[in-house]
Amino acid sequence: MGFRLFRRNGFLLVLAGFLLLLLSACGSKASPNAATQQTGASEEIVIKASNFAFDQQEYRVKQGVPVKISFENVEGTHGVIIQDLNIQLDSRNTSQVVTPEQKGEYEINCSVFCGSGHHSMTAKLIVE
Ligand SMILES: [Cu+2]
Repeated sequence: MGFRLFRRNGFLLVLAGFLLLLLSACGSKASPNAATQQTGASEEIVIKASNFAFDQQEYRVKQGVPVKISFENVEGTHGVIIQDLNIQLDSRNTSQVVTPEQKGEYEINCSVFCGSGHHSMTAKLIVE
């Protein structure tokens, strides 16, 4: 019994060590930006949605700087999709950290078909 338990724990320890090695190996290759993403971003923007608009027409973030993008449903049920940056947020998944690498304007759309005003729910994320 005890021996089997030890073997199992020993195996888990080896596995954990291996995973740690793998993680640190990846970490050293990745850019500092990617490392920051794991510990959180210092910048944050909040996108608030109501019927049928986002609270701002434009949200500005900085190129190469990790930013936490948070989403808040103020009224109704909406979501956020920024297709070109692979961002999708809704009331269950309310924030995501990204590091925008390219300057430009990215279209923000509502990801939930929320009613008659759905198609007018657009805004821009400007990376500068
Ligand atoms: Cu909507």
